[in-house]
Amino acid sequence: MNNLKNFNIFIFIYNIYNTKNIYYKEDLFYFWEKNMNLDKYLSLSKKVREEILKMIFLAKSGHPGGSLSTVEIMIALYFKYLRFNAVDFFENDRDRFILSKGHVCPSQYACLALSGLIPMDELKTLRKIGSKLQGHPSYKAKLKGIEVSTGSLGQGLSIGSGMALGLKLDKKDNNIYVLLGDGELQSGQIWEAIMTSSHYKLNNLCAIIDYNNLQIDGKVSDIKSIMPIKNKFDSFNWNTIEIDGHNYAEIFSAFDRFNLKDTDRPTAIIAKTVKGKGVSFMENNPSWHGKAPNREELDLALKELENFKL
Ligand SMILES: Cc1ncc(C[n+]2csc(CCOP(=O)(O)OP(=O)(O)O)c2C)c(N)n1
Ligand SMILES: [Mg+2]
Repeated sequence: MNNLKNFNIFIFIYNIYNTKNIYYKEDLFYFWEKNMNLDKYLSLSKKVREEILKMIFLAKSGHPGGSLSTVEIMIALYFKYLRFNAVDFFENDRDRFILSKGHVCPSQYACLALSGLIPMDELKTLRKIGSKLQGHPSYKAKLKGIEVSTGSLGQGLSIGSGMALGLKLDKKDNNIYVLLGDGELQSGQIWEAIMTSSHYKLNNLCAIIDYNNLQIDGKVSDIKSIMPIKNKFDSFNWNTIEIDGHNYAEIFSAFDRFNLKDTDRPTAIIAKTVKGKGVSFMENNPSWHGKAPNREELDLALKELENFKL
């Protein structure tokens, strides 16, 4: 019994030591290995994809397609742009990230784990009864990194807009990032939030559109087109940037541009992506919107990812 207790104390201290080691302290915030090189980002791209697939396989349900299309955006946020203190997450000033398209939370959970905000082991509990890692992000679970419950599409930008306004009124310089789906943009509430955000000159708000042209059961352009999406954001007085959502250089340059705050407009990053990116039989295939791979499909996907390149 005593041995077990000593072992637990050892693990506890070891975890604290390791957590401290991977963060870089600057002012109030911690960063995960500042200035990572491109190879490191690429290996994270592969690792996050593996974790997404394993998690959904173990849960026997989930959304692989849309999760895989967000990987590079999510990594750029968690490993470069989001400012937070990993130890006292909720007690400190921090940037906020809202996953408005909550069904792709496996991508976020993998980044939370790899950036030290939750234990890696917890990923195994996706969608299990009582788990903090519900099938859609749950605020009640009090996870570091989940600012609001999402999953009911169309609400995230309104919440982000309110948070951005609140921070401005408090004279704080923290940023709000909201990740939206392109199909999600069909919701009317989004357009109210777009109008409100430019009215209040929320240049601390950045919306990222995962523009993969697929929604639950077909092409966004066939079901209800959102085009011309850049003109729409422009005409609502947003600072609009179009990028390849799998190209780190373009993602970084868009987030750098947002962080310049050289305009009083909110920023929209329209990120062209591929649903299912990285697994050939899932790419651009709507049948992988919300289904788990079986053992054979998982093995095939993981084998393919061994040679993953962007
Ligand atoms: C209000 C609401 N209606 C319907 C759904 C069911 N639903 C889940 S995902 C999805 C498609 C979303 O498409 P998109 O925003 O393009 O995200 P992607 O599938 O590309 O990840 C729908 C309709 C939902 N979650 N919320
Ligand atoms: Mg989509």
